[in-house]
Amino acid sequence: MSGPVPVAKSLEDIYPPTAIASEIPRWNNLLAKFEKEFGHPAEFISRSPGRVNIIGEHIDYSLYSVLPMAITADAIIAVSTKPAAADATTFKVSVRNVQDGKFAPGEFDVPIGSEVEIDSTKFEWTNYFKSGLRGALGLLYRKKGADFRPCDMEVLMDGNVPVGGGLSSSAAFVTASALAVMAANGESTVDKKELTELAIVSERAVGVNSGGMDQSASVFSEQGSATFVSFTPGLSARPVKFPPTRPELCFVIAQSFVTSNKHVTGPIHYNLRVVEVSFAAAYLHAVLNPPGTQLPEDAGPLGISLQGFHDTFFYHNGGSDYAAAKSLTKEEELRRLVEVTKETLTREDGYTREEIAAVLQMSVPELEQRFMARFPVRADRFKLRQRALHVFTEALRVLEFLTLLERPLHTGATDTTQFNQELGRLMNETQDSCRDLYECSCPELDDICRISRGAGAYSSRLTGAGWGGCSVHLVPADKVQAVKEALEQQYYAKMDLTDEQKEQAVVVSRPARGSAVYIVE
Ligand code: NG1
Ligand code: MG
Repeated sequence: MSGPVPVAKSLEDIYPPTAIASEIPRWNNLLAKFEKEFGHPAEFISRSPGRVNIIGEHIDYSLYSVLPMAITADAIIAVSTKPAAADATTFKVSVRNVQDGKFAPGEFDVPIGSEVEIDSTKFEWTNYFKSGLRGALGLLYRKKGADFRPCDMEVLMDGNVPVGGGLSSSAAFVTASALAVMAANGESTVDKKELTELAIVSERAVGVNSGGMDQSASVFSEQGSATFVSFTPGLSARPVKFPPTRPELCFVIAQSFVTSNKHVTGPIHYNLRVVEVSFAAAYLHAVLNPPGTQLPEDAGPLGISLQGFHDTFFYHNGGSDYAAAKSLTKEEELRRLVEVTKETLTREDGYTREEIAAVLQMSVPELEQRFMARFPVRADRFKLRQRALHVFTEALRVLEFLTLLERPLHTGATDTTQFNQELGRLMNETQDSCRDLYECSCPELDDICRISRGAGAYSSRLTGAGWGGCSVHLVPADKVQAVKEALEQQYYAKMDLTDEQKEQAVVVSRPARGSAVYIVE
């Protein structure tokens, strides 16, 4: 899956055949509107999709592997460029949105040679473009040297991933923006890994300490396959196919229409969880690893991770028997870590700052400076036990899920219901763990899961960050209609939805392609 982001020659290189008819007018509209707005045609379009996560929730920022897939909905960005004037000290970017009633235009002058500033306290849609711009410029300056002069850009964007809906409209927009900036500045071939890495880091500038799952799914994905993403050692992604089963499996995506805005709730939800798992890593390390050893710095948002603790633990003592521990499989290691967490982090009611600081041998202000200064969080007690248990059990479920998918299946005339049910069981356990241990579900998502399972889904769970947003369901093809109707009658009927929302509420989704650049002829 590595290599350059593909340059598409036609929409057939980007979308599945079933989507082409509706994408042609959308792309034509983008190009026509660009010409109308800026008075000349666009030179190219960059494109990056949203994603749905199949399994591996809230473990990417602990650097455990995850299994998302890209969806067809995406961000498309039309671009024209102009070289920076010889004596200019700044370059200009003009960003507009096809839905100009909803998203006001932005113009900014960026000083050449310096970092793009983003005010993460303001929730502006153009921040996502700026974040892609900031990451791409960083890479361009590193590659081309300090004399590099970025070009002026005119940009028109159209996104159809629902915003705040858990399908990662943000990562689609950030990666498409970063790709647009690279292509605008003469990098016609952009390495997928480089693009993803810069998008992961730069999206954090918008105010959320996120992991790297969404950007990876958005950039690397291939049509027809889910994407297995690993973060250590280094970022990598590979396609994973679902074997053909009878009955056929469908991925159904259902919106809760509960909007979760991470920029508002970050201090008590997402960013707080990142702090809690980082605390858990530091705490387990301090108690269980030899005194004087250091947790290695890694790509976790706060510089350490539960995966880092995991590796150090088995390297140093493997639970007091290194020789035996060395031959453990990854699954066995994770099971051992579940035991060790239960023995070590015994407090169900959480830990105070004072308690954590004492174990880490630092003062409370030092603790706050180290873990809570970048993004504020609000909590008196930190539930290290529950959060670590979620992460280790979820990391284990991802490996078990992958093993199931890659085990040879005797299909043909065979009924593979049992296989489908096993996949479903793991995803349902994810939902239970998200609800009970990670506390990132909400009553509406719990309702949706109950209704859908009752109507014949093998599994139903929240997908993405949770606290609202979207859910994903594994449904046998012959039950899709029943699931849809049950959700309509028992969930959506109680809500006041527009016709457009009703239409988008439940959709069947297939694994779609990742990022691409399309040159306008
Ligand atoms: P959403 O909020 O669904 O885009 C977030 C994070 C992911 C991952 C999931 C939970 C961002 C950009 N993405 O996804 O990295 O941690 O939650 O598994 O914040
Ligand atoms: Mg997002």
